[in-house]
Amino acid sequence: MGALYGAFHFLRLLQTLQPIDKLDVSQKPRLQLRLLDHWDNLDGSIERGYAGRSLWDWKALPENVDSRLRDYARANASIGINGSTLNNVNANAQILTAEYLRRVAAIADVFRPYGVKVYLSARFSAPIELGGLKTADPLDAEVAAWWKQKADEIYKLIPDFGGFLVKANSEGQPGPRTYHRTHADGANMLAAAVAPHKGVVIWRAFVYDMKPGYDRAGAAYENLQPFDGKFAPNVLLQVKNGPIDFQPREPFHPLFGGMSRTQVIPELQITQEYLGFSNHLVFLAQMWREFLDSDTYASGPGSTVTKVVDGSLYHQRLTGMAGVANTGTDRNWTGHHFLQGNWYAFGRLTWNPDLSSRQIADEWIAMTLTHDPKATETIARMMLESHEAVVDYMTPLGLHHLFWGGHHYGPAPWWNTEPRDDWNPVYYHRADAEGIGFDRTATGSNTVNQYHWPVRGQFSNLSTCPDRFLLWFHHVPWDYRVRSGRTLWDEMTLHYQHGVAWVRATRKDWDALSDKIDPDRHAAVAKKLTIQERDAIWWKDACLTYFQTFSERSLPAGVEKPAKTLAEYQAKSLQW
Ligand code: GCW
Repeated sequence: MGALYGAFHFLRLLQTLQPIDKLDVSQKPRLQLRLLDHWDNLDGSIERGYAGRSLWDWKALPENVDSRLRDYARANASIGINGSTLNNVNANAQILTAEYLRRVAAIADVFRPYGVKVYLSARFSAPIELGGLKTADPLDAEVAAWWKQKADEIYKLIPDFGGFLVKANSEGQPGPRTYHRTHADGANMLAAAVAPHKGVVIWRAFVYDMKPGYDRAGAAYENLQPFDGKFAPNVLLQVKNGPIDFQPREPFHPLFGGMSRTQVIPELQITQEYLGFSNHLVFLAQMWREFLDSDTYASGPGSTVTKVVDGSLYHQRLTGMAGVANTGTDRNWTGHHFLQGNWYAFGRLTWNPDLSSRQIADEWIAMTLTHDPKATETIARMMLESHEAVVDYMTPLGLHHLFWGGHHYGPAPWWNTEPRDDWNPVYYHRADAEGIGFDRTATGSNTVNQYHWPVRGQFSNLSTCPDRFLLWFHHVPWDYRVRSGRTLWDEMTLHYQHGVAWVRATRKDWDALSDKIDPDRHAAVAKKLTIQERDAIWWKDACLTYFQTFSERSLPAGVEKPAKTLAEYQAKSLQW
């Protein structure tokens, strides 16, 4: 594997025109488990997938293995990824049947030469569904024996099987709590089944139960933090980067820095569920950098998420990072040419979580699009500015979850019809005549308490809370003066306008590169940018028209008037 990684490094040096005359390179990956999670269903669809169908053709396997699987494994190896969870965390137990395991083994055979191990999402109730047992209680001896036998069966077919990924007691998935057992009981029982084979269990922390007056942002911490130090040595806890759900911007999840005796690994979302699907150009390295650089202050200043994750702070035995894949059967893999850059960036950051977004962008541009210095400068700027711009036109100043229900494409801040409060945008923005934002300080839910000092103090205090998290932590009056000296309302409208202006300017910049990029890809990206411009305007207009019904303030100079009425935005359904 070292030789393979070395070869890919060498190719990268060539492709990025680096000198190779005095090569003396010594590197090792900083994280051990460098994983892509696929939310692929057995029927070939992909939950939150926007680049075609699943790459795994279960009907054709194991006899026929699509040659693209080799390309996929090789691409992953070239960026350092060494594991792939094949199926959705909303898991179907069928994947664990003998019939499917033979197919999984065929995929594992193709991945093996590239150092990519296969993992599976395990449905916690599989002993009932497949084994005919009456229970899936993790403390039941028959249940534990069933999983042990299942693990033995898997390892016979796939000796280097990575292990199980589990979404338990979350969004309708079964789990140990169904049987009045704890998350640790559930994880450790599965861990015992794979331990003799050196497998791992990756337990997800995305758990949130609705209860009266609760703040979803605090739920995962409340549910999982009490189990710090209680997980078996081969269990990793997979925590989303932020406390809600892959929003365009979130503060770091308080479980990073909250579990010093647990092997915590981040889950990032490469696929753009809340970021315009595969239509919007957004370079996620920028967002991930912000996350990894966040200081948790868990052991004083400098306790960054990177240090929590790479083992330098807590010296855990196993480290890793998982990304929810954005790949599919689309010819360009990711639906939008630029979004290959996010797959690339994720891999590079698992190898070295200190890489700068600029370096990653430069590498990707040189290896993918052009060596022309001026064009590179323009494209790198587009990529590096893109995340802030998308946040501006979707959810500026700490707003979050303003998305259309269900599919999550486009704005619907008025949405209030989901069965659970915390699936509704109105639950998150709380706009009223006085102001807007979710009070998570002592006067509100107080989940800001889950952070260490001085982060807690910084976020709690309106005057020290960074603008980018203002409405995440505070309910702020419309006329409150933000750092710029403008009122909150004016500031918000200008952020939306800036997002739109950025997409317009970016379209022009891209158009000007037509002689530098091959015509097919240039045209494909140009077309996507027209969709992004349309959507940015839609976001700005729908959000401002709606929020204006509360603020009752006019739009400041420089902010374009929405073309339609609120009723028209509310009637508009999905467009992509
Ligand atoms: O945000 C939600 C998504 C679900 C997803 C879930 C999770 C796989 O809308 O589609 O389910 O997160 O991460 O488990």
